[in-house]
Amino acid sequence: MTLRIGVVGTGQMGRYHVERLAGGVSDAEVVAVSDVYVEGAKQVAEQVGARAYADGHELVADDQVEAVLIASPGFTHEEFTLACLAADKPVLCEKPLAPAIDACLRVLEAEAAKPRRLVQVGFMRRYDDGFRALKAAADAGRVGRPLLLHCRHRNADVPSGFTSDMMITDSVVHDIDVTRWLLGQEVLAATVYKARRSSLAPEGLADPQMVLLETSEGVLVDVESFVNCQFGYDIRYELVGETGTLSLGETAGVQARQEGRWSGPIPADYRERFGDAYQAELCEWVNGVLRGEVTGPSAWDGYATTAVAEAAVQSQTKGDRVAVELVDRPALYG
Ligand code: ISE
Repeated sequence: MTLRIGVVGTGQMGRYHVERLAGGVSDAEVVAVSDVYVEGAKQVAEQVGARAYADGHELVADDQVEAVLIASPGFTHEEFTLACLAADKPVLCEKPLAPAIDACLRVLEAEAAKPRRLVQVGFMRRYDDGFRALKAAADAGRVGRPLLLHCRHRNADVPSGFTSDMMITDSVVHDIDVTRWLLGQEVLAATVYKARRSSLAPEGLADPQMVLLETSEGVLVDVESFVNCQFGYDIRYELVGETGTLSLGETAGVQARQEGRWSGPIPADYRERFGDAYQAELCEWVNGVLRGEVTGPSAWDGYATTAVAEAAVQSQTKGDRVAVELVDRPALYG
């Protein structure tokens, strides 16, 4: 059996997903792509033998399209996700589910009225071998009850136009999602501290920042977001429990010891660091949909993460702790 997929958005992430679906995911076929820049959509369509649309809604309505992957800009996610729900088509939506809480709630409401989940949000770290091993060790109680979580999220640099609030909504959202997933707890408050500004950060960007999250069971989580660290893409985690610590640090790759020094590779960016995780995410999504189920990060996860991110963005300007208020979790999300 093959799943016929339509991809909305053929910018950087859309192309990345199309290449992976076409090249490395068995049982998947990209049959349509769309982009407001239709020339770009046509180029991608030609490479994989798909149809090209200028309007994502036409793609969703295409009878040949059985499932949809949304990789268009965040502010369009709500309308396309709602269209997929109206058409009863499973959808993998890149993060964020939507940039605003109200928009996320409209998606939750539409999906909660369905008999089964159709929406998955693209939090790909949950598919990374290292993060999975960290969660398995934490869940097995290897270090007792979790007390603290230290997260480091460093990018070598970011595209021009990247703003201080995007450090939260585009980058730290992953750490918010990992926190909730790893600990199985909601985040109830966020406080952001701006550090001394790196002279290498573009004018106006408050880089680096520290984000302090407080969870429902009192775990304190600190996230360093540093998006102009210069040296590579550096993701590190340390969970501190009552009897020990669990760390996720260096990535796979050969470590060399020679001439009195040791060294190893640092990934250039998130596509290199999380390439395998993106691949696993797509494979598991396709296989799940073919079996008739969607099991990855849910619309509830997308909503809760946006709610925490919004609180953190408010804290950036207020300079204060901001509490997170969540609605009741609909029964569909367990
Ligand atoms: C990017 O959009 C991502 O999703 C990456 O995982 C993250 O590390 C990066 O900071 C974001 O810009």
